[in-house]
Amino acid sequence: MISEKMAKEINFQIQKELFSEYLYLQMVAYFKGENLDGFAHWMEVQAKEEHNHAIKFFNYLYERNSKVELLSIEKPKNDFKNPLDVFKYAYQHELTVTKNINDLMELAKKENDYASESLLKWYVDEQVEEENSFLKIVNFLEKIKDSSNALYMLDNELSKRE
Ligand code: OFO
Repeated sequence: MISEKMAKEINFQIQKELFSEYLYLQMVAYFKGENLDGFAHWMEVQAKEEHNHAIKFFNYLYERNSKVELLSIEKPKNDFKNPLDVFKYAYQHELTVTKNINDLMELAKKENDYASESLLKWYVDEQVEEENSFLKIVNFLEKIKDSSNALYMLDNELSKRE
């Protein structure tokens, strides 16, 4: 049986994962508006991953004989200036998510909740991967500055994400 506190915190995390999906969808909209279809595709795959993160927590609560209460999702930022601005914002967002996951892990450890710890380990690893993939794109965009050729090359590269 999962503690009430842990169930409540995981329920909050479902909201946060769904907010990530929502935020990244808004970024898809930005890239589509800029005719950067490769960037849009990459971010759409990311939005779907966030959805899956939410569902993984959702199903876990039922596996532990608890329940989900969906919370409201705030309107995401939508006034991005350029692709670098988008990716910097997304990277910062991922750092916040990492902190959220680490806080959950700390709670699981404190409660000797080994099952939640095991689940959260998956998210800890996932955050390492996600921080890294966002940061690589931030670094690349910082290097290419105003080169539209390099931007279109990156757009082509990002269109290949599966
Ligand atoms: Fe981006 O990892 Fe979930 O939120």
